[in-house]
Amino acid sequence: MATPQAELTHYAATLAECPKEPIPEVVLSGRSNVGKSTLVNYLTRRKKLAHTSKTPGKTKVFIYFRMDDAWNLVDMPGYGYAKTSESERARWRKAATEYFHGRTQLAGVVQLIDMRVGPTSADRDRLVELNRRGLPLCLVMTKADKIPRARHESMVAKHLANLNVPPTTGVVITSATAHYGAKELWAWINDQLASR
Ligand SMILES: Nc1nc2c(ncn2[C@@H]2O[C@H](COP(=O)(O)OP(=O)(O)O)[C@@H](O)[C@H]2O)c(=O)[nH]1
Ligand SMILES: [Mg+2]
Repeated sequence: MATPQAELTHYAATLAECPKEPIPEVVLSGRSNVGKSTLVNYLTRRKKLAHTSKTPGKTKVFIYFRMDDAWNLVDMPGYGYAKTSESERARWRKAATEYFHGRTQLAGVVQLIDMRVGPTSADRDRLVELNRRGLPLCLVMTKADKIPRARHESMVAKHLANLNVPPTTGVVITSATAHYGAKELWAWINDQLASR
């Protein structure tokens, strides 16, 4: 499958600011620093399309990337950054809830989990939110290059055993630095877009 043409088109702080066009979108959800922006660049084979950072807590808006002029890939604000104030946290939690419940364009959610760290309590809260609406879900285990290959399978099984997700949930292991997982994730994304 060819890599889609990608273009950054829109920033939105709230659901009301999200683009109005009725085309499907797939969102990347996960805590700050888990690797969302890096995944956008890896998936699109572009080095600097999404701004990546060693300093967590930077992305404070929904960032829209138009793919092949047909659908949107959305980089969502990260959560779980320790230095964020409680009021700021509450504001972002509300924006996320509104988005997940109100965004009719949403065709699927890619939930990133740092493979070394495993699911955090903030990840669990996010998954509860997602399951409530019953959105198609794919778990992506990021930074897999930091774990020896021989341990991947058992580690993912351990993470999954600790999570309450529907049996239909997709699971993909990725490394943006060692370049694997994109093909499998594209397959999942394309399935969601095709079944709209
Ligand atoms: N080793 C390794 N590092 C990664 C990978 N993906 C992201 N990172 C690093 O993790 C940090 C945070 O990535 P970023 O994409 O900005 O995270 P975001 O806050 O979720 O958007 C950066 O230093 C990235 O280089 C990966 O697959 N492997
Ligand atoms: Mg980011």
